[in-house]
Amino acid sequence: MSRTEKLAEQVSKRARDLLDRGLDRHVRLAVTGLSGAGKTALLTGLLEQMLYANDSNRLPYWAVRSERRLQGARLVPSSQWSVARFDYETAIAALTAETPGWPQSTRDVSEIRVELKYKPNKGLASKLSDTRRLTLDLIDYPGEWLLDLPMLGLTYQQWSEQQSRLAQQGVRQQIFADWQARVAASIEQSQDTDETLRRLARDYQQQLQRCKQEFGLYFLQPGRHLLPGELADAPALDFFPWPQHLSLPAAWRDSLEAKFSYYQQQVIKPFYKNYFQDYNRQIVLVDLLSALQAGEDALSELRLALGELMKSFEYGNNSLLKRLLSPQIDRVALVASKADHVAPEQHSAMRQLLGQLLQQSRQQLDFERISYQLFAVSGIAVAQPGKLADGTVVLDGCDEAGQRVRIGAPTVPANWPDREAWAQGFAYPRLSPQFVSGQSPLPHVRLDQLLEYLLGDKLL
Ligand SMILES: Nc1nc2c(ncn2[C@@H]2O[C@H](COP(=O)(O)OP(=O)(O)OP(=O)(O)O)[C@@H](O)[C@H]2O)c(=O)[nH]1
Ligand SMILES: [Mg+2]
Repeated sequence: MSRTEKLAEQVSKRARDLLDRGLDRHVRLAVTGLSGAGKTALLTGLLEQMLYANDSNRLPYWAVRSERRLQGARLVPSSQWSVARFDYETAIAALTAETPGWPQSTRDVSEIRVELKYKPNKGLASKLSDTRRLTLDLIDYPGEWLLDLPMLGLTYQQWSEQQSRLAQQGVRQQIFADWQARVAASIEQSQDTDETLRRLARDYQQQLQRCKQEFGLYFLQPGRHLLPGELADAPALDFFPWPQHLSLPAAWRDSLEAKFSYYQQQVIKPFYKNYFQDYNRQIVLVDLLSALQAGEDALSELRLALGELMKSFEYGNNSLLKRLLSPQIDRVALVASKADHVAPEQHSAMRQLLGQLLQQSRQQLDFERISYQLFAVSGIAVAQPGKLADGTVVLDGCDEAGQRVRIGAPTVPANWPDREAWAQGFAYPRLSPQFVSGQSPLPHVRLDQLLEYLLGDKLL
């Protein structure tokens, strides 16, 4: 096939996608979640449940399955030829290996397409046609890059002000004080602007990595400082937010502003344009448990980060991203992940706390009349809840060494914890997968309800 023919074929495939969307036969599902939220595990779990739906008796709330109308699901090639396919098989291989483990943290963007074949249940369609198809696109990407999104709406000066304010709060103060002192000293001693800014940017990058690794903080920008991808060592990353108590030398300003603007135009915009376009359904995935365990600073930052992020997704007019992407998202699932790490009785508390954390975003969704629902799910459930004779609720699972363990099931606060609760702290288990090859579908928590909410109306 010639290049032109290939191009024509791809264009016609894209056109068919759009037509299918119009006919309600195509869903592009965005999973919005920060690094470690559980996106890859959730996508793997969703694929597992769809592909093996008819071998499973654990999907009672997915109507198309429970009404026995699902004829099958299969993976098909995506129409986005420039994007790697999501490596579902490797994720499953990792989970079911002889020494099982979680899939690796994601390093790049990938996409996968599933086709569901089902029998319509009502109207003329059920009489006229035997089967219908629904195409579902799922995208995976490194969570670090998502948080660049709010930077698109700011100038370098505004971004610097915001980050400087943040650097004075809580644990950040101690992390960034020394770095700021080094910036101040460099102004005095600076010889070569490019070289100095490069050194200070690398230094800033290390402080951001400490924020993540040592303190579990979330609002970390720019994302490529944490995971550079193809930009490792590129001059595009030689910038950082200017500390507002220091005066900025004119020559430095030009360079920092130019790099910031380059980053916005050449890194953030294409990333979102290429991979975050045309969604019609969204999951906002949040790992509440890790944030609770990391402490109040972490949970506050998670709230701030998600609030800023969702603002960029504004569903109404005037939003920058609306203009950039024109999203048509009409249904949003707000999801607390890793729900298998607590007992089922705690799931309503998880949902309530998630609702509080996302209050600002919920108001925004209400305002735009976008339908949303709160969930507590587990993409891949590795802990099984149980009750002892004395009523104690326990979790059974495997520790990181692969040893079977039984632990008391921890609780989740339904509201923002008070000072006393923070002083006591929260601790959640970190159990590991222990599955055998061929065990599909792997266990989950409430993915059937999530599938029903996100796809149910398209499978009637
Ligand atoms: N118990 C339990 N742990 C989970 C679940 N999902 C994810 N985890 C844990 O959370 C870690 C991160 O999950 P990922 O799916 O890699 O998170 P991600 O959002 O893809 O993260 P990035 O790729 O870094 O953006 C995993 O390695 C597991 O330790 C779940 O359903 N149950
Ligand atoms: Mg991932």
